[in-house]
Amino acid sequence: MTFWHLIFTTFQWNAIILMSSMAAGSMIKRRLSQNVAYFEANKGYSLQSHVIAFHHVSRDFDCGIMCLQNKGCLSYNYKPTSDNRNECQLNDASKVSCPGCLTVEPGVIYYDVVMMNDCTGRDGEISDYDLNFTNKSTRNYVNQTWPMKLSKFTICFWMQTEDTNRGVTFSYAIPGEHNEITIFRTELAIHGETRRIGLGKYYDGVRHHICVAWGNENGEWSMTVDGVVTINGTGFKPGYVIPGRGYLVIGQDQDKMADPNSFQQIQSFHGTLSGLHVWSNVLSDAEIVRMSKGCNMGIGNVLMWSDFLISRHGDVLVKCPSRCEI
Ligand SMILES: [Ca+2]
Repeated sequence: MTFWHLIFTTFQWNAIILMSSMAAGSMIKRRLSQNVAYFEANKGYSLQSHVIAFHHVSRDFDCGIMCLQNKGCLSYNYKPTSDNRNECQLNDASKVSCPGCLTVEPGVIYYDVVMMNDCTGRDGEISDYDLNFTNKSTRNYVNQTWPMKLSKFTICFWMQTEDTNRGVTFSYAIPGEHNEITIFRTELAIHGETRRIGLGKYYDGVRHHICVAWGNENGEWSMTVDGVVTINGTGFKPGYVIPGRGYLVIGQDQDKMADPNSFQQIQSFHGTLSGLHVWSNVLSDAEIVRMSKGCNMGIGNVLMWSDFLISRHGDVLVKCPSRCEI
């Protein structure tokens, strides 16, 4: 249902626009300042019976600004017209406060307003949030492009799930190998080769800090849960280099690169993820312990958690601030 989003500050009316194209999975990312609002588009819908103001605007973004300037506005309906006097209806309700008011209306875009002020993390980015994968469905995932090739990596994230099935958290695919890096419930895969990690033990409804690390010098690898190394070894793809031109999916297992039709429901992740970062080196045990004992700590140099806000699909909900309670 979500097609694209706008994010901008409420102090500076100059827009900082983040756009996400479902087709391309591309993103323009800018640093954001405080007082951030986030508008999420629901194409082909409008909210009925709660209009408090009506304007003509030249673009949907102006309608968003009208909404922010109107104290009672919680959402808006935007209807493009051919004469550039596009219709902007401000609502004093939202699909959350009035779920029954959301109605299918072709040609109209309903925008939900989400204030993101609670979401700013220690890194100054919008990173203090959880992603809730609300049900077990192949529709729910987050994608991101992978910026660089790697001879080492560390991937860390917080996970809370009671999924009794094979929910997959992390799936990085490249042309010709869909298990380039996959964190399965039972195994870690690197370029199609696997090692047993037994992550399923931690699908126990409790929030856990998970890190997997690998380096190609001796093929050394490890998994650390809540700051304790639970399994490690060597000889895992020594000498191998992970290419950087692939496609990352969070919350599903890719059986074909960048193809949502290749997702299997039994492998869709149901639960909460947050603080996912990727580094291009093997972090020290001390650093991993430190991250496992704090909230919103550590910033990946390959990918950081704020990178995952925008390109959400299906019913993946943003909850701010993160429920980290350490
Ligand atoms: Ca699969």
